[in-house]
Amino acid sequence: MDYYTDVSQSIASDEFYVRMMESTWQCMEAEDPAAKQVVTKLLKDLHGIMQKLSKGGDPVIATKIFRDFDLNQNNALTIDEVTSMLSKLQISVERKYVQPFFKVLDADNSGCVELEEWIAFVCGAV
Ligand SMILES: [Ca+2]
Repeated sequence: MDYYTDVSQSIASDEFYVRMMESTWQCMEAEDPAAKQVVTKLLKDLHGIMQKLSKGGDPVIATKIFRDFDLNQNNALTIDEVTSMLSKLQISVERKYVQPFFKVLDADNSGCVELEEWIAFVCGAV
């Protein structure tokens, strides 16, 4: 991978995070002041595990992980699939925080985490 490819990828994922964080935090903080902290920790924990599993964010491995958790194979992770992912990874989370966490991953608010959103999360920086 050359230098320019590297830079453009990190810029793209930064923008992705800024965008998805902004859209999520506002409504969440109003409802539950602790939520932002909990969800941030959750994102970091999952990101750390996924970075390890994907050997530092290899998109090929990240895609394989996505397929493993996409139980109904519709190329998107539902909130149920993400919930079962968390429990398989033994990440404990109160049920009420799964929704805001999921919403951060679901950057375009489609109701599912598509492969590109997953790759942006696993291979980007948190
Ligand atoms: Ca989505």
